[in-house]
Amino acid sequence: MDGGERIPNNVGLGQNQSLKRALEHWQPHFCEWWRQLGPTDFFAGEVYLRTAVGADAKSWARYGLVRLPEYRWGIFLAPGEADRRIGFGDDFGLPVWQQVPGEHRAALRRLIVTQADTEPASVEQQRGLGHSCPSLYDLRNLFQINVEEARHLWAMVYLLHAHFGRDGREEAEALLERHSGDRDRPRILATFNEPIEDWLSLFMFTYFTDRDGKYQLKSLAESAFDPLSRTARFMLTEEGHHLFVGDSGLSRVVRRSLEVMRDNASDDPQRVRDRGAVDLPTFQRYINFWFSSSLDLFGAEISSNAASYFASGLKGRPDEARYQDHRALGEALLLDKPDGKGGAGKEEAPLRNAMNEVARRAYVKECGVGVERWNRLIEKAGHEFRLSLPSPRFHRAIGFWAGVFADPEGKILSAGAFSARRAEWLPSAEDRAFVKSLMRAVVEPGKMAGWVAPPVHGVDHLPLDYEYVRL
Ligand code: BYC
Ligand code: FE
Ligand code: FE
Repeated sequence: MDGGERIPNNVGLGQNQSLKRALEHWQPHFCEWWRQLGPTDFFAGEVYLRTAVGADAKSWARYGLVRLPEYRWGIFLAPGEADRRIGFGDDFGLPVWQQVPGEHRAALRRLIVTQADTEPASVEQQRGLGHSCPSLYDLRNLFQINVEEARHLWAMVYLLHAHFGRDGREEAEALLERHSGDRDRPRILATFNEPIEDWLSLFMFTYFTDRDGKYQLKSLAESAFDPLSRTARFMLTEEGHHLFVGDSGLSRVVRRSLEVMRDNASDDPQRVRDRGAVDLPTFQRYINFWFSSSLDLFGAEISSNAASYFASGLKGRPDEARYQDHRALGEALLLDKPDGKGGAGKEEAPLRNAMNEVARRAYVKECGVGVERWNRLIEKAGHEFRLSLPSPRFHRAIGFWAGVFADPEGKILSAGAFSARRAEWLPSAEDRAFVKSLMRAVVEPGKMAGWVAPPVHGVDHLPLDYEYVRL
């Protein structure tokens, strides 16, 4: 580990002068981007943050007060495995690659650029939220996520610079030129162009969209291109906190709503709103929006891209080790598909072509875990209302169901019938305005906004009233 370097790393940057120069050339452009599109309005304060200074158990999470402009982003790969072998596809069992094979260069670059693009996008999406934080504890978590997503950008830019020559350097620049929601140069994947202007959306995003990140990184962690696998494995250790923010954040919103319902002796949504909490039907509409958008991030159900990524060893299934047949030949997956006559039918696809769907189904299952937990809270509080994940047919923009209108149960509707009931199922302008009206900054240590319950624990064994951000 050369920690004294301008760019902390465990990739031997000190021994590779041309790579070091290339990254040091990109660094000021990154800093410029962070100053313009990061959480700029909070640059004067100090934040209690964890920083990775190495990749081992001791040094991946060093805590301390840091100013956001002075955060030190490092390049860290998880330790290499001796004699690692390709775990799936046509080359199953052969040694993994330390360099990019020429024939896979374009495809790998595309995967890495797509992954990379989401990281700064999320920072851009979240940049205004500091002004309406529910507590200093939450504000600190937001900044922790922002610095780590920015580090994930560094992780991908390292791969581009180290392995893709001039093309890679150009892609690294372009990553700072596309921006979330930009009309002319938007981010690549649609979810990363959606505005995140309230903390309910942030918690939904970190629950549903960061979880897509987890599943995509698990697939990339299987890659035959070993540097990509190792960097994805290290990113996954950081991802745990982002998912925790989403999961615990949404649980706290539900808990607070139930408290208000109990104190009012009423589950009337309007009365919950009048008392300054999020009513459960609104919460459900936010789930519907962010879940359906995040489902699109897995790509189409049938994808020749996915088949060739799998065949050539570039991108595997999440947790590939749990399958028997790592070549995935001769198997098929039954897919749900519109029949083109206003109904639904089935199509059987060769498994390799359906790898996006394999990952999506595993993801959907995991998304359901939190929903069940929230429903147990609601049930224990004595209410009939139940939250649910909408059908994968609902509100899709990618794959078979793009352009089909279906209700959250998956019943196919006409465009007119859908739009007549849209406000029941998706956040309306009025819902968004209401949720935004709850968002007022609370910055006194230990105090919490009225729409969200306090967390169970502080950060890093510190008390809840610790001053996590010194503004
Ligand atoms: N929006 O064969 P298909 C994260 C495009 S999140 C717009 O179905 P493929 C994070 C697709 O590019 C994880 N376009 O797609 C989370 C293709 O375009 P072209 C990010 C979309 O290639 C929170 C066409 O539609 N990582 O880390 O099988 C905070 C249809 O092609 C979308 C990755 O995504 C969409 N939603 O699969 C911070 C991993 N979906 O070629 C960070 C790398 C698809 O026709 N990427 N398209 O122009 C991939 O593995 C694949 O690119 C995808 C798509 C899974 C995304
Ligand atoms: Fe990330
Ligand atoms: Fe993340």
